[in-house]
Amino acid sequence: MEKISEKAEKFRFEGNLVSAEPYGDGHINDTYALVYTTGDKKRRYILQRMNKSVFPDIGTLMENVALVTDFLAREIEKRGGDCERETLKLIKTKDGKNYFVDENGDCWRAFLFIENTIAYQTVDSPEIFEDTGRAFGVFIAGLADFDASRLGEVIKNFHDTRDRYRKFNDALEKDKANRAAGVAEEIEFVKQRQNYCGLITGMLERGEIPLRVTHNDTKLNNILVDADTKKAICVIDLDTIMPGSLLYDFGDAVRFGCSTAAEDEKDLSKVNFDINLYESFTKGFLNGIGDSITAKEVENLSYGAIIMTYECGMRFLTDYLDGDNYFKTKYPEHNLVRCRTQFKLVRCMEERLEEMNYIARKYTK
Ligand code: ADP
Ligand code: GN1
Ligand code: MG
Repeated sequence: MEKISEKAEKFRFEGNLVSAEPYGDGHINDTYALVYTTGDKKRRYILQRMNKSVFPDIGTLMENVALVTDFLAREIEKRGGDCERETLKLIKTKDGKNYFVDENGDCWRAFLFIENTIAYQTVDSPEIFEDTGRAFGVFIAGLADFDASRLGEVIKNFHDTRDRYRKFNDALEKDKANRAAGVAEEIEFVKQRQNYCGLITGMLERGEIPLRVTHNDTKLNNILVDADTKKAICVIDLDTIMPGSLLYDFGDAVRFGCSTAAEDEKDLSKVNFDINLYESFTKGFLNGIGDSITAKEVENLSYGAIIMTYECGMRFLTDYLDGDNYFKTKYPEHNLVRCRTQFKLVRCMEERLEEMNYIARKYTK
């Protein structure tokens, strides 16, 4: 608390700090919820230490976040919405900067806490998930007018699955943590499906699907749902906003939300792909994105889901082989457990491919 209060002092927060607690379930940044009071008025803020090893260029990242949140706030204002609730609002440092670098070189930033919302860790109801789909669709469609050339590439080749495969192979060859022998089955799983790697990147390169401004990390806990209306109101975690494919955003949301269990469920018999939730999400997403989606993208939505799940499982496996340097882990096998849930989901989706394609067509106007 003492240390956090020192960081908090650097920001334009209103009132007196009464508490600071670790908050949320993100795998990347260290997030704190801070409570401030002025008289009997209470206000909360989010303070985050950004992950420097994941994001080597924090300056570019914060420039992206500031550009996108400003753009979204203007759009929300135009339609008469609430720009302190429907997009993240950065709180500047006392010297007017987007973030603050402390004496250890750690970078801190702050947002208004969006009150009376829920960041779901698993899907609670098909209706809410459908609305989440709509909100992500609206989010991508809304960014169509945003000039992508203004955004820096915060993580190079973030969803280039071919590059992820190269990194996986690298980690396997080095076998730094001496773990490869214990995961032969998972390694085989990745290798057998290498043909997935070039599918989306290939379509982008050949111009068959458009390069868009995408979020790139659309898991359910990166969208806030209003606790009363149960409407998805705000897309958060804008760190990876970059040029990309709509298939990444659709796919990543499905990967996380259509699972019947948590991303780190140890009992694989509980992990299944819920096709009904897939239908709900797809319906909402296609509704939200409207005419912006192309026929080729619709045709490949199911592959977006499979490939993003495959890629994520491969990333967990790579990190496991590498000795757990990237994702936050709570125990030594954590990344392996996560990898296994993803691969189980890939298998389930492969079995339901026809139905997934049918659903995408069904909700296309
Ligand atoms: P990470 O990159 O580590 O996932 P996030 O930016 O997603 O970090 O934040 C982690 C969690 O903190 C989110 O899942 C959400 O629960 C909560 N959170 C983040 N920003 C806000 C906000 N402005 N208001 C309320 N909750 C927030
Ligand atoms: C990370 O930051 P968070 O927890 O929302 C990761 C995503 C992965 C996800 C897996 C910057 O997301 O790419 O899909 O974990 N974010 C980054 O749960 O690597
Ligand atoms: Mg997050």
